[in-house]
Amino acid sequence: MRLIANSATGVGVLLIAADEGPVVASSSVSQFPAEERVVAITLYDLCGKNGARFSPYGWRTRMALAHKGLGYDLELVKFTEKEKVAFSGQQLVPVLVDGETVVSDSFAIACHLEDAYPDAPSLFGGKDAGAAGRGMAKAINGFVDRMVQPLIAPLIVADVFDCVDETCRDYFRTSREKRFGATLEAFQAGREEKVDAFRTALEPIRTVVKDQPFIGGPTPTYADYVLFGSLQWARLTSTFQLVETDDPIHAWFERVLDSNGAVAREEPIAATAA
Ligand SMILES: N[C@@H](CCC(=O)N[C@@H](CS)C(=O)NCC(=O)O)C(=O)O
Repeated sequence: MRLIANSATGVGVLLIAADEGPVVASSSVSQFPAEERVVAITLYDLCGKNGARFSPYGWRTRMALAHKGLGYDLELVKFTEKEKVAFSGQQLVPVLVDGETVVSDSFAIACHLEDAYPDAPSLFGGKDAGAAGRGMAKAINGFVDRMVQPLIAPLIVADVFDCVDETCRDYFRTSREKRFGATLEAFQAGREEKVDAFRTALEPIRTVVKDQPFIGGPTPTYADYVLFGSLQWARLTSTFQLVETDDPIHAWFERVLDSNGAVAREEPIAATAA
C-alpha cells in the first residue's frame, strides 16, 4: 500500500498499490483493471477551441513534467467530456496516469512526481529541503488558489469564454454564471478598476522575485509553476494586461516562460487565434 497524503485542499489522497488487482485510488476510490494498466505517463489536460490548452492547473502539471524531464502521452479533455476522466473518481483535470497509479489534483500530481522520480530535478528545492520545501510550495499553492485565482477570474472570464470549444460554451457559461452570480460580461465589466486589487495581492511574491530570479531561488521550482499557471492562463486567453511591464512580476513571468526549454512559449495564444 502506498499513501500519498497531499492535495491543495488538504484532503489526503490515498493510493493503494497491491501486487495484483485494484491499483487506483485518488480522492475517491476507483478501479483501474490490471489488464488496462499502462506503463508510460499519460496526462489528461483540459482543451478548448481548436485544442487550446490554457488550464492554469494543467500548466502547473505541464511545467512540473518538463522540470522533471518526463515525456508523456496526452489526452485532451473538453469541459463536457468528463467521462474521459471518470476512472479517476472525480471530474476535474489535470489527471495523471503513471503506470499503475492515477493521481488527480495538480498539487498531488507534483508530490507524486517528486516521490516517484527522486533522481530527476527536484520540484521542491532539493532532497534536503524535505517537508519544508514541500510545505512552502503548498503554502503558495493555497495562496494562489484562494487569493489569486479569484482576483484573475473577473479580469478575463468573458475572454476565456471565447476560447472555449463551441460545444462546451453553454456548459461553461451556465456553470460560471451560477458560480459568480452574474453574467460573464457583467462579471468582467470594469476590469480596469479591478486590476489593482490583483496587482496588490501579488505583493508577497513581488518582494521575493525583485531580489532573486525565482521563488525557488536561482532556478524555478514548483512554487513558481503554481503562480505561473495562473498568469499563463490569462496570457493565452486574454489580451488584457494583468501586470505592468515594469513590474518585477512581469520580469519573473518572462523568466519562467524561458525556463525548461521555453516550452510554455510554444503554446499558441488562443486569444488571438483566427
Ligand atoms: N484543485 C484542482 C483544480 C482542478 C480544476 O479546477 N480544473 C478545471 C480546469 S481549469 C476543471 O477541470 N474544470 C472542469 C469544469 O469546470 O467542469 C487542481 O489543482 O488540479
